[in-house]
Amino acid sequence: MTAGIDQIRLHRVDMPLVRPFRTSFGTQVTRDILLVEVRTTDGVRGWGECVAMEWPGYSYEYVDGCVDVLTDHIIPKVLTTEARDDSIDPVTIARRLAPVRGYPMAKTALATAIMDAWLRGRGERLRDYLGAEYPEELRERVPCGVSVGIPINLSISDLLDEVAGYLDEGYQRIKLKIEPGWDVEPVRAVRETWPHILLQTDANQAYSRNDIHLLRAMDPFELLLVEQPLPEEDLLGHALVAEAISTPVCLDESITSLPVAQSALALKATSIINIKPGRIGGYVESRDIHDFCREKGVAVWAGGMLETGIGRAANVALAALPGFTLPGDTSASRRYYGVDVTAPFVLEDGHLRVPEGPGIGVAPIPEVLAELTNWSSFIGPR
Ligand code: OSB
Ligand code: MG
Repeated sequence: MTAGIDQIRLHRVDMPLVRPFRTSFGTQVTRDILLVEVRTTDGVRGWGECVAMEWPGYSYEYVDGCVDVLTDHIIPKVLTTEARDDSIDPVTIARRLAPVRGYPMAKTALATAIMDAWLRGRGERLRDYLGAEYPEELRERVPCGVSVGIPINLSISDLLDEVAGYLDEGYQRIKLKIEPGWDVEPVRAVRETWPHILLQTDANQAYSRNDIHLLRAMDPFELLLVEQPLPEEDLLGHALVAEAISTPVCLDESITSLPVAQSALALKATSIINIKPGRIGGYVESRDIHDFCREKGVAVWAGGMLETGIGRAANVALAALPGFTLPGDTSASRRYYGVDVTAPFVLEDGHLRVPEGPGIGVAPIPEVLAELTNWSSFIGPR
């Protein structure tokens, strides 16, 4: 008899960022994070992180909305009498959550917490579960890049200082956030200072089909890719951009499922894919996009959403799969937070190590969690 779900607890934690993170959609100064804790009937705990932001600037999801939809619609799907007697393997849980449309970040947080508990019960690492079809190709360390925000004061010299610091720490790739008015000049400055680094940009949807000349102006800087120049829905527009510029286009926000990834690739709207489980609706679904891309020879890399150690642990496990051939936005804890909720992730020679324990391999440090938590809610059987 497999264990069922006994209790679920939501924890809302306030995490001050080490520096404000400005993108084309706004500035984050602290991260308002929702963690989901699951306890099984055997007393095994699992953890998941909701990557939604405080306001709907990256996508339509936001933390208050996630709390509501989790509490009223998503969590009840796994706490019915029937669900409590059934298996809690990831495929069964995904089937239970499917009737709720949308809200991939809320669903991923719960599904990951349940998957973590289920894997811990089996003594299996998330990395090994996701990569079960190609065990000898899984990695123990993943190469890391860093996402550099737009300086609050729009100072190029501050940008160069920040990039220099990350390169000194060993990051293998630099990603610059761009928007109209903060694009060609900062990219030129970084490229001229470091002619040989791996460099890419991320517009978070800030351009339009009429701005293709602005994007083409960055072609001379030999960028690895430009991430999500146009609005999420505009796959055809991305295909037009991809045709007009020499820098490869990589979609982030647009890629919400495997069928969308397949459509975007078929339309030539993207030639590289940023995989973020919170945006896609889970780690298994993300693995499926990875598998499809790998078979097609399309490079993928692990995106990030300024996660704590909980979300980072799971992202690093995913990034251990062999198709993640480009460095991810999986930076060390200290790039984001003075104090992480888990033992800190530390950069070693430009890599992060995949945690060794079962499940996601990490858990919050109780005293740190207690200190940072500003709200929590308990949801028992219905
Ligand atoms: O578009 O990749 C993005 C952070 C928050 C929301 C969206 C994005 C980002 C990042 C940072 O670029 C990635 C990270 O280091 O976690
Ligand atoms: Mg992005």
